[in-house]
Amino acid sequence: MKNIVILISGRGSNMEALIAARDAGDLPVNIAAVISNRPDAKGLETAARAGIATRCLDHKAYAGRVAFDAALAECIDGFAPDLVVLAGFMRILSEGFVRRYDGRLVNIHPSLLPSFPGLHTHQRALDEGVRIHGCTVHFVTPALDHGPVIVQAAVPVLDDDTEDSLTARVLAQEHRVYPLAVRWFAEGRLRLEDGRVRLDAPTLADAVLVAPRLA
Ligand code: NHR
Ligand code: GAR
Repeated sequence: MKNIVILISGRGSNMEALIAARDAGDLPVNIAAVISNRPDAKGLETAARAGIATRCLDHKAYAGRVAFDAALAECIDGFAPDLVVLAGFMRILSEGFVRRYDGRLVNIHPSLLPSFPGLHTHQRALDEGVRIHGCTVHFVTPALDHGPVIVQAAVPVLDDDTEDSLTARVLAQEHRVYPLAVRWFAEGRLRLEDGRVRLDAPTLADAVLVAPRLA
């Protein structure tokens, strides 16, 4: 069974979705550790309650990004993960760090990339007046939010949406597609090859799972 390490910065609801999928028998992975860059991340308590090893590396205690990333990599490598999963992790990672985990580092981003990279994606989608929004799971590359796309889920933007209502609609889809993408990796069917995403033997079941439920 493959080992994963999950990196968080806050609430950790995507992490919880991964734990729930594992507990339901839908995600054959060993969650070796959950690591946060923020001491006050709620997700650390949730992970500890689930019996998962937790670590916190406060980025403020390091001289800069490269020093923080080196300490983070050392901590991660202590758990020998096959895959590192960014789940609401809010620190930009240096090129050296990203290259070290080439093909073994994934992120979930709350927009349909390449639209709305960066932060505050839901408010920006509302401000643009787009009619379709969503989330993207991608392999992480040094260029922020520009890595090869693994899976996306779309939701409608409704006339009376607020930032909160749209955030909630997208988050529900994040909790469906992230466990699915990690499952593909765990099954050895998903990989990065020459900078392209390869998924072996996608099934109708996979496709149906990705189709969003309309709100
Ligand atoms: N690192 C690299 N090199 N490439 C990516 O694609 C990355 C990454 C690190 C994180 C997640 C990403 C997202 O899904 C992610 C993708 C943080 C910021 C950010 O601006 C932007 C995008 C993402 C994560 N962070 C600020 C910083 O200075 C801090 C913001 C804060 O602490 O609230 O690092 O959106
Ligand atoms: C999620 O919506 C995730 O896509 C987003 O933050 C939220 C984290 O929630 N990630 C980013 O914005 C990365 N910059 P969670 O902690 O409950 O999973």
